[in-house]
Amino acid sequence: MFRKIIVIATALLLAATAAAAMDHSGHNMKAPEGKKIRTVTLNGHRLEYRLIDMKEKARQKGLKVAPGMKSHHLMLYVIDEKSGKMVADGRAGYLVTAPGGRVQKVMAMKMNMGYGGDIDLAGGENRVKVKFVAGGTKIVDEFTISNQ
Ligand SMILES: [Cu+2]
Repeated sequence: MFRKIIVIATALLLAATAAAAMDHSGHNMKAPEGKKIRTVTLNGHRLEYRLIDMKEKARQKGLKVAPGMKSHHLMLYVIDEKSGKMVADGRAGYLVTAPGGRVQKVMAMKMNMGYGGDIDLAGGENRVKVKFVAGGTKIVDEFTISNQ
């Protein structure tokens, strides 16, 4: 009996954690939001990136900037050029290198047919390397985001 309770409690905790994780950015993912910062076609797939300034968003909504909150949220949408459909069953990861050399590794989460992850952008040119994998498709994209 006791064991069963622990199992249920663990399951509930996991569910709660998953729900919190999905809500990490606090933005409504139903409509693509943020600024479109890049579109590129690689390996038969169109990659579209959108960047959300989290602090600006918090200000607009009159919300407090939570301590430790990342400065930006980077969304990636992948469209198969042949079918014209979104590829929503892949995995995406970001490697962000700040001008000072600090490296952040972020595993993007699936959200709204795309992939999203919170990143800290330092002032200046931040290098971003994106790896995307879906089935037999592997894509590596590299670009810079300038944060003035
Ligand atoms: Cu997102």
